[in-house]
Order: sequence, then C-alpha cells, then structure tokens
Amino acid sequence: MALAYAQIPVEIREISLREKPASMLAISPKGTVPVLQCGELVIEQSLEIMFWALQKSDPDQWLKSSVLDEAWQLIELNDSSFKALLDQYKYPERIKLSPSLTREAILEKAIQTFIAPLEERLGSQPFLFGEQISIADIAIFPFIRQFAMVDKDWFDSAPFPRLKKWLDFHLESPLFLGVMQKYPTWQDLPLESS
Ligand SMILES: N[C@@H](CCC(=O)N[C@@H](CS)C(=O)NCC(=O)O)C(=O)O
Repeated sequence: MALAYAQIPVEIREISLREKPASMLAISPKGTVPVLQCGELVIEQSLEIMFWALQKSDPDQWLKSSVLDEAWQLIELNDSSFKALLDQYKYPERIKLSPSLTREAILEKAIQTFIAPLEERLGSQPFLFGEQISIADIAIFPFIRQFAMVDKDWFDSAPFPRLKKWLDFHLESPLFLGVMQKYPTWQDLPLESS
C-alpha cells in the first residue's frame, strides 16, 4: 500500500512460501516476505519498505512529524506483543495451552493490551493519530483485519464499533482494494535457479 500510495512502480513477484525461489533467497537468505529490491538495495522488513517509500513521496503526510514518535511506539507494540497474541489466538493448536493460558485468556489479553486502547483512541478521532491517516493506521490495520477474521461473528458483535468502522474504512479504500490483487506465483527460469 505504501508503494502504491507513493506511486512507486514495482514488479510484484508473488512467491510460494513452501517453495521459495532461489532468486529471492539469493538476495534475502532469511526467506521471509516481503522483500524489496531496488538495484543494489535490498529491504527485508515491511515497515522499512513503507518508510523507504514514504521518504520518496508522502503526499498526505503519513509521516507527519508531530505524531511520528507516538505512531512508532504503537506500531512497535503491534509488531511485538499484539502480533504474538494474535498468532496464539489464530493458531491455538500450535501453542501448548496450559490451564491459565486458554484461548479465552489470550483473547482477553489481546483486548486489554491493544484492542480496547485502539477503540478508545478512535473515540475522539477517525484515525489512530488524528483527522488524517498516518503510517500507524496502514501498518496496523492488516493485523486487526486478521484479528477480526479469526471469528468474524464474534468481532462483528463485540463492543468495538469504532474499531470496526475504522477497519471497514481501510478494507473498502481504493488503495487497499487496488493492491489486493491475485498474482501468478513467480517461478524462476531454470537458468536463474541454478
Ligand atoms: N517482520 C517481518 C515479518 C515477515 C514475515 O514473517 N513474513 C511471513 C509471511 S507473513 C513469512 O515470510 N514467513 C516465512 C515462511 O512462512 O516461511 C516483516 O514485516 O517483513
């Protein structure tokens, strides 16, 4: 989304995580997506890709300096503790649930530490840091989308109307819809993979 917003033309190579192309591993051995290559430059973290794009062009000031420190802190909280809870909530079978660590307890913790504060934040403003979109909205909403999708009926009836409205706004935005295309899976030519 940041690349599209900044109008940076890119060639998108959708890959299979089960069969990562050698050409990708050659530039980024850690093997996670996304990876951005621009000449000699390789960027291997989505947030860094966003930042790189926005430094080139940021017409609506997603990087508005007055809120940037706080926005960064919220993204950091999302990427660390909320992401961990989200993974446990999404894949409870992958974690060893103990009597005190039930799926309900994980959900409760996610709500207390992240979801409820976001709902509160959106009480007085349409976006996380005011009247305008910031990098935090775009960096965080895909994770709230995942959270909502785990149990859509529950989320739709949960007491987070502002968060739901904010999420729907982003899901319906031309920017999001424009980038959510299906691409054919990239295959290296036999020559490239040898
Ligand atoms: N912090 C990284 C996370 C990247 C990440 O873990 N991506 C997942 C997909 S969402 C991945 O590539 N996993 C590698 C795999 O499943 O083999 C970023 O935001 O770029």
